[in-house]
Amino acid sequence: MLNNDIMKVTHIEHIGIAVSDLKKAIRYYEEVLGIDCYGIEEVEDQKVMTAFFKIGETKIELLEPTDPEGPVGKYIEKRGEGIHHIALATDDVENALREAESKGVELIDKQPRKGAEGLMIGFLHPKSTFGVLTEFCGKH
Ligand code: CMX
Repeated sequence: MLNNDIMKVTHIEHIGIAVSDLKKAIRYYEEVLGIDCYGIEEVEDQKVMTAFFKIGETKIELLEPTDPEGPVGKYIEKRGEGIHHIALATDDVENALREAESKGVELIDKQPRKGAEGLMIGFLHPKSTFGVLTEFCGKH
């Protein structure tokens, strides 16, 4: 049941998709779906090269591993390409992490860290979230 004290998740900020070949995947989004890639950025900390597309309020974030031992490299090795995570927009990532933890959710990130596009991010473990790697994402 919902109550008014819980964090505000405003929308799906992005859907992260693991791909082996960023260039080929970008071509599909642009030439088949007609959605322009508006930014390409390496996130060294996460060992990925990212490409962003906007659809309404939600983005698609393509993730190509830059290191096979990074989270996305390991994911593709084990499970193949596909939806890797869902990012939920929240005003305050740190508060959202604290609140999830207080309600028994296992955190991957104890503290927010810097992700792509200058946003703060923090991940919840898929074992605690019904198999969906979940990210909080926001300005703070
Ligand atoms: N979605 C759902 N389940 C996943 C998953 C994913 N993306 N990645 C791994 N899992 C599952 C595995 O299948 C495995 O389950 P089983 O034990 O049943 O086999 C379990 O989680 C443990 O996985 P693992 O392969 O042993 O991998 P690790 O424990 O080394 O890492 C995870 C898993 C989620 C903790 C790690 O990938 C992580 O810390 N992710 C957060 C950071 C991240 O994903 N960064 C990339 C995106 C960055 C960005 O958006 O900028």
